[in-house]
Amino acid sequence: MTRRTGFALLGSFLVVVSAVVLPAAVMAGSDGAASVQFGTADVGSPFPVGPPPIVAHDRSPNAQFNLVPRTAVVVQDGVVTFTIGGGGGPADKIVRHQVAVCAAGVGPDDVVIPAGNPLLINDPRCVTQGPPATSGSVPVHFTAPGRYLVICNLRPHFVEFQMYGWVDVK
Ligand SMILES: [Cu+2]
Repeated sequence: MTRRTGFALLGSFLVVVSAVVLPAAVMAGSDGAASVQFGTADVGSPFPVGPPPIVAHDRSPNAQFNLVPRTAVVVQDGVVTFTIGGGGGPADKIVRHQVAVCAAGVGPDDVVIPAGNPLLINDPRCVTQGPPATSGSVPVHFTAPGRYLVICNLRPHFVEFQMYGWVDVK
């Protein structure tokens, strides 16, 4: 092998390496943050059920009490921002939600539902992020890789409408 072919080979090697490595680095950067709609108040259309401003919605609760997307992906040390409810008519503004992030390994069937009829679940393994709220942004910092269950801490939303999703931390 001449010195010239050696340089040529080294050059093509570097081109291949940067083509493989650089896009991966760019992708990692773009996954440092993700957004999740926590409760979708705008689905369906409102109709009056009483004197103004009382209105109801014809939507399915299964569509309203939902996380979109159901699974968010971030890199380690990434931040997922959950946006609670927000849109819709006056009736939507009274629906509260509360983000709770469960420890890695806790699945939907593992969440301990308290006996009786309490409003909140409060499983200590699913740590609440701020108080129940009708709107607002809830940023959560994920420091360790894993798959995390994120639930709405309001018992009826989780138990009756499966209001939960996932965060995958790579
Ligand atoms: Cu909820």
